[in-house]
Amino acid sequence: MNRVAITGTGIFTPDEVVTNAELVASYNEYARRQNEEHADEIASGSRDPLPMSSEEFILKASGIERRHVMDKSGVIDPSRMMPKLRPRPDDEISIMAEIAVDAAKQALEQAGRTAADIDGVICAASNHERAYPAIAVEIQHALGIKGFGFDMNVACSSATFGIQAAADMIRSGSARAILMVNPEITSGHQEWRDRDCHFIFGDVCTAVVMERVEGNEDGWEILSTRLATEFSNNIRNNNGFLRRTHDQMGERRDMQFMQEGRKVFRQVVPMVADLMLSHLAEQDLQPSDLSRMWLHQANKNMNDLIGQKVLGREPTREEQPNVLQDYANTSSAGSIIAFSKFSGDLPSGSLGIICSFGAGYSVGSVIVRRM
Ligand code: CO8
Repeated sequence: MNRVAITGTGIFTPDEVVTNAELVASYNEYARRQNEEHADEIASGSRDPLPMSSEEFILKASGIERRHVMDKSGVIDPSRMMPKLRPRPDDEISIMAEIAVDAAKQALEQAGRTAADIDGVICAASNHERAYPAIAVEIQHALGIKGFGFDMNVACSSATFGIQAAADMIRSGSARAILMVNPEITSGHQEWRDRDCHFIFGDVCTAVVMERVEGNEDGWEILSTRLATEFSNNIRNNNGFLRRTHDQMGERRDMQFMQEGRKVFRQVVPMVADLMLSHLAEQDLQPSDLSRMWLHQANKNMNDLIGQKVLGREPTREEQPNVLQDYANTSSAGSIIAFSKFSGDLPSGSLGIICSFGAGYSVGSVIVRRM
C-alpha cells in the first residue's frame, strides 16, 4: 500500500458578509410584513403569526456571529429572502465550478503541484447545481487536468468521505494525486424565511490536494479514515428530479433545508464522540495523543460537548479551533476551513483528527500526522 498525505489546501471565501444584526433585521421585517398581510387569519386563529428572531438567541444557541454569502442583497431583502444569482449560459463556467477552481488553484500552489500532477477530481458537496455533467468534470476541464472526475454528496460529511475515497485510490495505486473540492453555496438551499434555521448557513469553497508520498515531504499524512452512516429524517430536503412527476412544482417548505435541530444535537453528539474514540482506539492512539481536533462547524455548543466527551475535559480554543463565528455552518467545508487555517503552526510529528458530521446521519473521521 502507498502512503498518502494532504499536501495543500485552499479556501474561496465570498466577499459579502451578513452579520447577525443585518440578518435579524431583514427577517423581522419579513415577518412583520407577513403578519400584517395575514392579520385577519391571525386574528381568527386560522394562522399562527410568524415569531421574531433575535441576535442574542442566535449567538447563544449556535456561536455564529456572521456568514459569507454569494449574494447579500437578495438574502437581506425582506421582499425576496434568498440570493439572486445570475443564470449562466451553458458555455460559461458554472458558479460552483468557478469557486472550486479558485480554491483548487490555492491548494495546488500550496502543494507545489500543477494540473499535470493530478489524476482525478472529486467534487464533494451537499448540493450540486445540476444533475449532469458532473461539476467535477467541468472543474477538471477548467483546470486542464487529465484523468477523471466525479461528484459525490454525503451532506455535511462530504469532505471526509471524499478524503477517504481519494486516500483509498492513492493507497491502492489507481491514482497518484487527487484534488477534492467542496463548493458549498448553502444560501441557495437555506430557508431564510424560517426563524428556527435562518441563521445557520454560509457560503464557501474548500479544496484539498492529496498525493502519494514516499519520504518526509511537507504535509499531513493520512494515517487512517473511518466513516459511519445511520438513517435519520431529522435533517432532510425533498427537492429532487421526481418533483414534477408528483405535480408538486409550487412553493413548498420541504424543498429547502429542514431539520429537527434539538434532536440532531442530541443524537449526533454521542455518535460523533463514539466514532472518534473507537477510531483512535483501533489505531492504538489515546485522545491525549492529539494536538488538535478540526471538527465540523455547525454549532459551538455541539463542538464543545464533543470535545469534552473525546478528551474527558474541556478542550482549549487552540486544541479545537472554531471558525463558525465568522463562516456559520458551511456544510462539508467547515472542518476543512478549520484544518486549513489552524494546522500550519504544529510541528512535525503532531497528530490531529478531522471530523465531520451531518445529514444522513453521517460521520467521517480522518487521523492525520504532520510529516
Ligand atoms: N430567535 C429567537 N428565538 C428562537 C429562534 C430565533 N432565531 N429560533 C428558535 N427560537 C426559539 C424556539 O422557538 C424555542 O422557543 P420555545 O422554547 O418557546 O419553544 C427556543 O428558541 C429554543 O429553540 P430550539 O430548541 O430550536 O433551540 P436550540 O437550543 O436547540 O438551538 C439550533 C437551535 C442552533 C438549531 C441547535 O438545535 C443546533 O445547532 N442543532 C444541531 C444542528 C445541526 O448540526 N444540524 C446539522 C445540519 S447541517 C447538515 O447536515 C448539512 C445539510 C445539508 C446542507 C444544507 C445547506 C443549506
